[in-house]
Amino acid sequence: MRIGITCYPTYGGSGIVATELGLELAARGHQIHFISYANPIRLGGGHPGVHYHEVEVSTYPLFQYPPYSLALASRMAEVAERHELDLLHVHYAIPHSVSALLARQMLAPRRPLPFVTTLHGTDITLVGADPSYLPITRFSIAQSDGVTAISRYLRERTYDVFGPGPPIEVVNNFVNCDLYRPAPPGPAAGELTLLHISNFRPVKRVRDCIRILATAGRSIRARLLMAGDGPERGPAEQLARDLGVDRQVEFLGKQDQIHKLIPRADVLLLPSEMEAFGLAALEAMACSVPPVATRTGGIPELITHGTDGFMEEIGDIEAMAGRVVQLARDPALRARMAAAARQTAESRFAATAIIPQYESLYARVMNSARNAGNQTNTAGVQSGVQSLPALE
Ligand code: GMT
Repeated sequence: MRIGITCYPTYGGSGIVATELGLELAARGHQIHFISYANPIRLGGGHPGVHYHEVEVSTYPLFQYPPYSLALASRMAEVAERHELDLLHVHYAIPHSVSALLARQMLAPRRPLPFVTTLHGTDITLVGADPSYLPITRFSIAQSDGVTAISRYLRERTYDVFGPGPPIEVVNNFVNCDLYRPAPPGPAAGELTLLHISNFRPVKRVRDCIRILATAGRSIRARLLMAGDGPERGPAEQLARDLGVDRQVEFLGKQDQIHKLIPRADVLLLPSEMEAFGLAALEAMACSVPPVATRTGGIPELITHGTDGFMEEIGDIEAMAGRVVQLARDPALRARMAAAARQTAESRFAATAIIPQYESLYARVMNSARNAGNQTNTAGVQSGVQSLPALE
């Protein structure tokens, strides 16, 4: 298949999922065309079957807000026509599904260009529920030829926020278990290494990681690696100084070789206010690094409390620090949990199991679009949409 993928390229889990999906699909023989304003951060170069088309947004004095969504729609239509794309797959509803809808309209009735929208979390729970975006988000989701959500939780939230709508398939986040692997066994370290990975937005409760370290640090020797960057980094650095643990915390900034970093840790901290799924926890579990997370959103669909990780209530620092101490003091428990975490990643969320779910959806969406096109042609019905002249 020839598939156009659009995502936020530089920031957040949805872009990571979209990028890894594109790479996995290309490895399975599909032609993948990323259409975005920047090269996706984990893409790298030199992957056969992977192409990148930059969206350029011109600015004019008249434009207080340069219209990225329109530039994206134009580029989608152009790339789809030139490279004969079978469909578009957009990640994060706003504004990508609106642009895809426009691109589909622009090419109709000359060629079908169905699109699939994948909902990732804040596009529904925060942005989509904002009154200024809600109507258009609901409309573009309803107009999608296929809709997926990354957890059952997010599917239900979408219906709560937008009311009854199109069927939403749950296709979970996935991990490449060949790339994300446990570290080879080494000598036991004298301290526990905690790791946090995020985009440091308020929803991640990054400062809770510092508090967990400070609390656990009263009972055990521990250090904390903080990977990523965003608005909460400065306040977290300040808190580490205020609590006197700044020498035990290392702020690493944005990391693009996260699969090499994770196996250096013993425990992943994910104290988020909300996670539609919790990709960072899954990546850690694939590396046999058990997560200590909050019981929120889709996380209970990933972690089995006490078996392959721990979940505590949002903001319960004592409880999360307690779990860290428990893991530090009980190496046998840690080893059991590490093995169970890897087992969960391999058996339920491996890319090899999840990617075919997307392929199957693509095939169904393409068939429906083709059949709808044939019926329209047979009936001689003319679309009211004015299509573009074909590109040379
Ligand atoms: O919160 C982030 O890390 C960014 C956000 C995004 O949309 O880019 O991530 C969401 O999508 C990830 C991949 O599907 C999920 O694993 C995260 O749980 C989800 N984040 C939230 O719901 C807060």
